[in-house]
Amino acid sequence: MLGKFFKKPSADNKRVPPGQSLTERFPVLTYGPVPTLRPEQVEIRISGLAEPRIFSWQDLLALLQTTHTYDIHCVTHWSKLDTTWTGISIPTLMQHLKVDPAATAVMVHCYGGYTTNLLLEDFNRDLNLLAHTFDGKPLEKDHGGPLRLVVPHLYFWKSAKWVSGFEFLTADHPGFWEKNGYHMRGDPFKEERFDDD
Ligand SMILES: Nc1nc2c(c(=O)[nH]1)N[C@H]1C(S)=C(S)[C@@H](COP(=O)(O)O)O[C@H]1N2
Ligand SMILES: [Mo]
Repeated sequence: MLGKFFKKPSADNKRVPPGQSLTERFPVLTYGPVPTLRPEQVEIRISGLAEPRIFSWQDLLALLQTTHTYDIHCVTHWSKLDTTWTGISIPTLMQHLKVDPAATAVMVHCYGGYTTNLLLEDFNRDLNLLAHTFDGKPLEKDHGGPLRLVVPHLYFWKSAKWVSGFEFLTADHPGFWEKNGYHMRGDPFKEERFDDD
């Protein structure tokens, strides 16, 4: 894994979780098909324990837009520092939803069929973005463009690309990788990589 593109962090770098190496590149990790979507085709569908609703691309751009710079950590052992994303923060989106108080978890759905699960408290965080812009430029298709989720405090498989909807649930159910052995939560600082960790 370590080579020209990966650097071992210095031991005192508290920003880098255990078992991770730094990369300045931006690797692409996709399982399955890469959907091709024009921005105007993107809809975000709210389902489950919430008032059903569909946000169009225009609806989303009309909401408050937020930019954050932070680090991302992939379970395949790479981390990338200071990535800059712009989009709609999840708490901003939540202000426009009527979610049943019985909801405790969210299933994230994507164009192409990928899913991933989050506890509501991990979903509704200030730093989480529904992002359309990376480093000031429209998000590339391979990285989830036109629209992806970014959840920086958990391993990057939770940051679903080509998001199509959020389903609110009474209990946490495994998404795609979680059914295939990945940890239900995936905190990189606790090295929650796999189910038996
Ligand atoms: N829809 C979808 N989202 C996805 C994936 C995927 O296969 N499909 N892969 C996940 C994984 S395992 C990682 S590490 C990151 C990779 O994002 P990147 O390709 O922009 O680096 O996207 C996550 N989101
Ligand atoms: Mo990943």
